[in-house]
Amino acid sequence: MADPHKVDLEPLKKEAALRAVALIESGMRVGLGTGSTAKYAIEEIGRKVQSGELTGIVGVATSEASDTLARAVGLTVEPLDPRPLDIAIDGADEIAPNLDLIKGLGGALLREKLTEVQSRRLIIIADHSKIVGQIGEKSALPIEIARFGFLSTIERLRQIVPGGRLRQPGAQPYVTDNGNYIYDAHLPVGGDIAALERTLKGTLGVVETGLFLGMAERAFVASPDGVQELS
Ligand code: ABF
Repeated sequence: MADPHKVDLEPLKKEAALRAVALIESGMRVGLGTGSTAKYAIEEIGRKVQSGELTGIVGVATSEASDTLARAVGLTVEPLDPRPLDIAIDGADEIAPNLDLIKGLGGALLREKLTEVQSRRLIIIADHSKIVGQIGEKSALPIEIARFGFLSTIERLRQIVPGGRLRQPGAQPYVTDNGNYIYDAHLPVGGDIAALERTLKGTLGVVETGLFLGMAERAFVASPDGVQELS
């Protein structure tokens, strides 16, 4: 197998994205993910719509960035409403063997979860670097928190998951599309992740977490050896 450190991941991301987009049929309402892998999916859907290969596609975007990209490639984009989506295609930061996920390093976790929870199918696309044996192995867990009283919320979070920090790429904290902050927590590997999710969700000031448990139907994971389909 090729040295993973020398592999150009971009063609792999695109390959995974194309496999997922092949599942889209005309007339579908499609959840549009966020991030550098989901970007390839949006571009491919746009290409198929422009060529007439797909018709009647309506996209629901999981971020302002994906909304802008989708419109730029000629897609019809509508806001999320209570109708189910047929399919959603999105990237992930960690993919466990049972398809539990960490998402949200890109900062779009709240809109992603809102959109993808009401999709009949959630298809994950990634390169092989995202595969883990257990959730929390590689990635921090992004937790979206309210700005008001955020230091108090962080104190509460530190009682639950000791390691972590407020996401602050520059002088100011990172602000999500929803006007909130992100706390990147370091999870203890190997614990009861569902119980942890319930505890985090019950913590005052927490808006949403990047744990997507039991949501993904399948994942297309591309490596230099080909695209693996996990379900
Ligand atoms: C998303 O894209 C996220 O939830 C996740 O944070 C990210 C992965 O991005 P990339 O594909 O750029 O690695 O949808």
